[in-house]
Amino acid sequence: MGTVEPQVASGQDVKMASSGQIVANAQSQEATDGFHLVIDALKLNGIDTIFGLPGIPITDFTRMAQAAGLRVISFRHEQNAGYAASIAGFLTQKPGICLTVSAPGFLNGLTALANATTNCFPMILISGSSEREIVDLQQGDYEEMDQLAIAKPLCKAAFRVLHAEDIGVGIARAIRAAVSGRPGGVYLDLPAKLFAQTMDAEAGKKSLIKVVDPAPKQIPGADAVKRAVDLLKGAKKPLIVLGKGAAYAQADADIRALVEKTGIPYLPMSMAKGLLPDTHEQSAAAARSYVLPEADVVMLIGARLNWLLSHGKGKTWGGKDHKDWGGQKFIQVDISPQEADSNVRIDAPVVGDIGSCVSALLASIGSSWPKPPAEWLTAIAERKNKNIAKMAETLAKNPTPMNFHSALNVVRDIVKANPDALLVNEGANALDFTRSIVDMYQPRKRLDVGTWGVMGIGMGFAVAAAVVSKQPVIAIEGDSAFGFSGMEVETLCRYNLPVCVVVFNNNGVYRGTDVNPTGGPDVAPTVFVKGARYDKLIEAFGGVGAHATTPAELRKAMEEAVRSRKPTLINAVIDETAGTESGRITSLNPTSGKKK
Ligand code: OXT
Ligand code: ADP
Ligand code: MG
Repeated sequence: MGTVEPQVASGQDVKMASSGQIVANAQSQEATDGFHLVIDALKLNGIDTIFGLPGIPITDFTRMAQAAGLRVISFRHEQNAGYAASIAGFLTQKPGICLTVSAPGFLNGLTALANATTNCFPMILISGSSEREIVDLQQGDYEEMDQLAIAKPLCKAAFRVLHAEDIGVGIARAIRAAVSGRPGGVYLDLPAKLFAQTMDAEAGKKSLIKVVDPAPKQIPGADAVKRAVDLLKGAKKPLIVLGKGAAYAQADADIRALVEKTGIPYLPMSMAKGLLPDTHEQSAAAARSYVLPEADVVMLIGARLNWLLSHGKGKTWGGKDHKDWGGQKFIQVDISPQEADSNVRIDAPVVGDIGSCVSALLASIGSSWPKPPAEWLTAIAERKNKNIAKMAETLAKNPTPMNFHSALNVVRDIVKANPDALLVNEGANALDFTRSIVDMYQPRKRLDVGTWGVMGIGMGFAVAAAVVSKQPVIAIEGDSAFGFSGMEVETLCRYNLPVCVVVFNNNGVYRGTDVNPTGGPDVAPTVFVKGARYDKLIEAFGGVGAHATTPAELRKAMEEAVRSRKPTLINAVIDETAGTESGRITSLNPTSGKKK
């Protein structure tokens, strides 16, 4: 239990010493304060790391947290600290903690909090705030803002603690809200005055809560499981879609058993890659555009029918038009009872935590489940092998200048040789090509832009991935994507993290070839400084910089980075004509309705 020096607790017998100092009498109790109570409450609940950025009113808090044995990872911008916290939450099932100052710091962290909520990552944004009385009367306090009100619509829950004796409850509520049910982001508002409040240390200790069973199991109903299994049994062309909820659930062995015992082909969503090795014979990833419209029964496990799955309808699913249902029956395994029917009818919702649901499904299918019809499996294998062969052909080419494929052929080998490494990935072409070219071999190793397709997660994710896993991290970054969090290379160097950042430098957003149609001096909005040397950036902080214009140079630099575990940034020069607008999601760009 942390205690504080001034021993003037309420109700205590206080007298003036001859020196004029206030002294407590001999039998006075120890006191604690808001700073220490927050730290103690976090520690009591097994939280060992804080990602944040110091300043008024939380500077001393960061010092005291470090002194108390918490790992405090300081960032250069709160958004990156927030992304770090959120992905730490995804990797550990414990809420990742992001700590910020008031108003602007809070707002900087808020994007990451909203992103965590959208992606179902458990995270708590703790922000210091200004004086309530002044904020509420809008009298112009230092960094005045009604943070609680602003955070509320963007997160799963938001709380404010005004009294030291309520800190235990506040932290407990925040933890439960973040990890129970569908995980998400929680905001905890701690006004500056709270930190300095003192109370009796013993009473303070008793006020803290060690949360029991923060993410209780949710067992699916037997009827729901039977309904799902019956539907699956009648399928001629069944398909399993694994989403990042399945990766989060850490039910890896049971998920693999379910897939293998049923023999059903599966499609991993981006962050579910590696849940089973991508080289698994039942993976239908390389036949995506064939299996989605063809399947008759689809079992979604921890995946939503949002835009990434074309809302479960339209041409992707064999529908006649963009809003037409393709005729599939859906089983949806999800912890949220409200998720089913969000886009199309779900014929068999199985509501519960994935661990419990998958084990119930496994028990129900028993040991003599018939494999799906051979025609279905053969048809998928044909498409898949054709696509893989085509890909292999492209990957074997060695064009000058290097393009996404020839560079990613190297990354693919390095990841294969280092399956423990985590892969962080953002960009448009840099994202989409990496997803389909680089196979993953273990669960929760691929971390990317997720549900929002958000740029800027790169360095925050990389820092947290290295801190949490202690494994090497490889970050494949579009040059635009990298720019959103690039200053955190200093953070990589400061903490000496084993992160190898590869910037796919094609001189711009999507491509580097756009021109200003007016012929004026400004370059086109998507174009950057040509031939930029991102590798020089990390050298400024003592990291290793490398410049790679060929696959051989890239391979050498990556191998050395993984071997040495030194923070490294490789500027990989990519053909500026190679990408497409928005990568694989070109069709989402609105086109002008105006006739030319
Ligand atoms: O079946 P078919 O034939 O279709 O083939 C598929 C698979 O079967 C096959 N495949 C394989 N073949 C062979 N072997 C193997 N192993 C294999 N595996 C798969 O490959 C194809 C493709 O497979 P995939 O990818 O699974 O299928 P598909 O159809 O693409 O899947 C659909 C989706 C939607 C699920 C998928 O495309 C997806 O997950 N997409 C995510 C897209 C996304 O989120 N993009 C990021 C956002 S783009 C844009 O918004 C950007 N911005 C704006 C911006 C953002 N985002 N954020 C903020 C805060 N501000 C602004 C910006 C600024 S991107 C961007 C920067 C871009 O510039 P950069 O420099 O960073 O990047 P570069 O583009 O590199 O320059
Ligand atoms: P993807 O983008 O990979 O398709 P989504 O983020 O859309 O994945 O979906 C994840 C789903 O997983 C969410 O609907 C969420 O409610 C669910 N989920 C998250 N954790 C669990 C869990 N432990 N048990 C069951 N469902 C979960
Ligand atoms: Mg680019």
